[in-house]
Amino acid sequence: MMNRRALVRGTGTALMAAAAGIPPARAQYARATPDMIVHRGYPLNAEPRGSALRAAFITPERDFYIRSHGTIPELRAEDYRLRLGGQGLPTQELSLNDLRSRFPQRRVTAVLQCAGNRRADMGLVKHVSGDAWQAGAISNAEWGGVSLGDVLRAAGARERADLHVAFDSHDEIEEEGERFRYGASIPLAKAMSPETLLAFTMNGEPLTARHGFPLRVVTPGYAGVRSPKWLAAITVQDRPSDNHIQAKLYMMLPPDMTKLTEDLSRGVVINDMPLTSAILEPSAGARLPAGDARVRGYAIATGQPIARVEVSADGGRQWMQATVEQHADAPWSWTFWNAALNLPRGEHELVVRAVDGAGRVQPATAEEIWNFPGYLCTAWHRISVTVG
Ligand SMILES: Nc1nc2c(c(=O)[nH]1)N[C@H]1C(S)=C(S)[C@@H](COP(=O)(O)O)O[C@H]1N2
Ligand SMILES: [Mo]
Repeated sequence: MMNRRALVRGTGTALMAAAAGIPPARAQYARATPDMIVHRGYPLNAEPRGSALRAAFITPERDFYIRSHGTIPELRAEDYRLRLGGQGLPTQELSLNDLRSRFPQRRVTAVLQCAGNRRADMGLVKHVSGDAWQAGAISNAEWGGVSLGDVLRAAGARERADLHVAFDSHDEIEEEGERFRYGASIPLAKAMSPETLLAFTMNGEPLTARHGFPLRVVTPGYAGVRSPKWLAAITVQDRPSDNHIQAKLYMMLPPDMTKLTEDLSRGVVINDMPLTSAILEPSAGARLPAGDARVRGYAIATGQPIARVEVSADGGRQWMQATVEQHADAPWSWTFWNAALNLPRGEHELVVRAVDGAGRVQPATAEEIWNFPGYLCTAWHRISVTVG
């Protein structure tokens, strides 16, 4: 476990909360996220509304979804030290200044997406466990920092297919009766890949507390869980992290399994995120005037361009091609698309699906990909609207 005595300081909010008898660590979660859909106040889990998310290709911090499993540590940049070691590497501690001064600056525009994005749709098939995220557990930012591979290579790490890079974080989590600090891991090859960052900035500003200040990992293309915030330590090792988060959660489980029959040995660790898309505007249940309706959303295929986005106004019987706003210079980013649909009076089911460069398409229904933790809901996204 990390020693973080020197790192944690009371904030104004925390002191006020202490006076009111609220445990200080939790007080800050009451802080307003007024425009977001808050699934839980503690741990803080919130997503932006669709129209806010679709308003900008690079998501501003105030609209960026927040997925936390425990506390939001208040760390101080001055005292911060990153511990690095493991398999054949001498243990060392790096300050933020060490990282900034010894390694080239890198910027990567990348989406973070929770494996639970759109879990709400999977829950319509059959009960799933976890927060009912709509289509907004995803956001896109320009991350700035240093390449994790540069740091590992300088420490003496060499490419080996059988190694893993484990991360330990400062936040405290209580889950299923266990108390622990967050941890996760990625294969060494992905850690060495140039897009994987140790990031200090998000959209040109220092990370905010809720997004991992002062340093987080950004693993583009992988599920958000593999991008640890409030990074404390990096360890190169011959097996994945044994942290609860890595070993017990965020695994793809077969459809016949339930919480009661859970057998993790039949699970597959979720790393690469699959092809997906969603409608962000109009919102589900919207009442629209008759005539041309502007439909807008995102699509993303891990590390490759979207070939085509198709929309339907009749539940998926007839399709038309949406206009794709390509961003080929940003392979880890999402693609925005839009379409104009002429809708007569009445109820309509609007649907979107994306196709990637290999001709892969999303599954039609959530039923065919259902799993009890509600991960990777990539089914065609359907919303109902009323016209007139
Ligand atoms: N230390 C720490 N890192 C974390 C988490 C966390 O709870 N603690 N949540 C993970 C998950 S599941 C996701 S989806 C992303 C969300 O990042 P964000 O809150 O900056 O959007 O952070 C990941 N990194
Ligand atoms: Mo997540």
